[in-house]
Amino acid sequence: MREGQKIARIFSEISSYLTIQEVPFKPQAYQRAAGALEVFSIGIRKIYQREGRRGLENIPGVGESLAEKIEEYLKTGRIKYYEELRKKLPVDIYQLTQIEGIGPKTVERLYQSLKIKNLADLEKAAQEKKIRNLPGFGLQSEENILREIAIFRRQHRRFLLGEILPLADQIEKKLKSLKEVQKISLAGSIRRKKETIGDIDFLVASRQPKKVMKAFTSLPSVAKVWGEGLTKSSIRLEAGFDIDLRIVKNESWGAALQYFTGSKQHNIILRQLAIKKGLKLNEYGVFRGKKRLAGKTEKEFYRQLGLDWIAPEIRTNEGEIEAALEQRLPRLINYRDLKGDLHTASDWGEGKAGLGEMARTAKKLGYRYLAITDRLSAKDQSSLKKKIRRQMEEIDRLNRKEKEVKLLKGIELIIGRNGKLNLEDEILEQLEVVIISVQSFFQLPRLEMTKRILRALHFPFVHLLAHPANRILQEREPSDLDWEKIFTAARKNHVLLEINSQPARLDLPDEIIRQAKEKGVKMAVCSGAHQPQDLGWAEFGLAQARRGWAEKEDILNTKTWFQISLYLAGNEN
Ligand code: DGT
Ligand code: CA
Ligand code: CA
Repeated sequence: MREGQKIARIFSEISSYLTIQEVPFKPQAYQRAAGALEVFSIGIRKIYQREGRRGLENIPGVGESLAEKIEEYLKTGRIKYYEELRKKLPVDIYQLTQIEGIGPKTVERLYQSLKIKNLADLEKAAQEKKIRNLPGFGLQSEENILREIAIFRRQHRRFLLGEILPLADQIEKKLKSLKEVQKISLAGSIRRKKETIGDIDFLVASRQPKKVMKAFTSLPSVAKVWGEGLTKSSIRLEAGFDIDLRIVKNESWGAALQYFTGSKQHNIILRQLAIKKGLKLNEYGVFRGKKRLAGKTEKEFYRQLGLDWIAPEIRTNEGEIEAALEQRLPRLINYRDLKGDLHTASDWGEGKAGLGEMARTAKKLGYRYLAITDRLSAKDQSSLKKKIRRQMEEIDRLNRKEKEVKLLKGIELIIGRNGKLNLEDEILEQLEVVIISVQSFFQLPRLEMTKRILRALHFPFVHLLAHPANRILQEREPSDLDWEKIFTAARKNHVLLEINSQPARLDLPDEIIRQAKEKGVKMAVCSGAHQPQDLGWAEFGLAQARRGWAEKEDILNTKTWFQISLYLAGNEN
């Protein structure tokens, strides 16, 4: 979440707390400011750095006292006033009030009577039939609560991009083969390649929508049809996720694609921009009065607003619109730019396939090099060294046979709790790609965690820090790190930061990629594959890199191994 959004959420919670206390006017004021911060495009911190408190006060709905709170957050990472309110009623008020029919006052009553703090508590209490006996509630409200929780869950269930994109591609192929389909594209978050996806959106251009809709709702894997019409239909697949299909005429293809790709925040700002220019925007085109100025392609749609075309991955309202206005959009790394992979495992370690098989698949992907970085284990240091030597010999043997893909000798070392690495320099200096990663104690306090990583980064012969934030999507929060310090150390020691492509990792997070790039830190997009078919995960890592505004120069495995090795050895290139 962006800082602006984080503050927006806190303000919205404060508004709920003040509603409970029946304070007049203030709840609305906080809510209004939250709404403005939610769609605020330029980083809130940037505004503050540039214009100070005055800049904050210029945000719609933000007066003196709220600006003060934003300032406090930017300086200290917290808002004391909010923490005081929360101490009195320590519940996830934001989540609970998202349930239809549950307002701030109900939240308070549920906490006072049943100690309900979050959605899970609420669901449990309703299932255990505890709600119906509360004064002011009844059997009906208990049933409503369960139903609304189910609806909320269905609407908020999210899937990993990596698990959903291959299926979406298959369905796209099927629909594309219909002769009535003139054009088809993914839209929504899956076109923007977000890390997690709520539902799949497709857009089709066709003159015979009826036939296309019929084919869509009778796909073999359909479990349920939520609705079928001539412009929009929605289905649930047996695999558990939903697909929306919208059909438009060819002449408004570009406008519709733009509209249904979102993000919502991006579209809101575009509409404001259009209004300033006396134009009107909708899914049919860009209009001046009744005259359509653009609609057929996205490019001309953006052009009419005075903007360069913006890649879907960065349509997030985080500065891309300003950049497009000033013709300084990044030249994002391309999906075909990688020359090799620097992080993979074989059956020497925890992988499932032999070295030869991994190399063959790498060759099919057009790679020129592939680092094998097993986490090797052995009963003692001397047998470990022997094993490493044997693997190096095997790699030499394979490299003599296969000239197009070079296997690189690597290893993955675990960073100890204190930042130590456990292998002697004498063997490390013979390895070409030494990866380090955290595998335990992910949530140490910021200071300790940062010190630990810094210590590991300073060891000689270290080349790449794998999945630096240690997060697992929907499961584990990123480690708390002082990224500025990590960036400095990575640059100084010529260590690459990995963008790990594993669908549940996508680590570095996008906002960290963007900061790293600004600091001149070099990164590498790697699969972390444990079997040949997972080398293709790199596509998701590339999407992640693009969402972090990374360009080709920022990602070192777009270069030859010779160029990379120069950098790792301490030469700038
Ligand atoms: P998701 O499905 O939760 O991962 O996220 P999206 O972005 O795919 O959201 P979705 O499927 O509800 O809608 C697809 C796109 O359609 C969305 O990115 C922008 C556009 N859109 C849908 N409804 C609205 C709306 O009410 N206002 C605006 N401005 N755009 C909308
Ligand atoms: Ca969607
Ligand atoms: Ca949708």
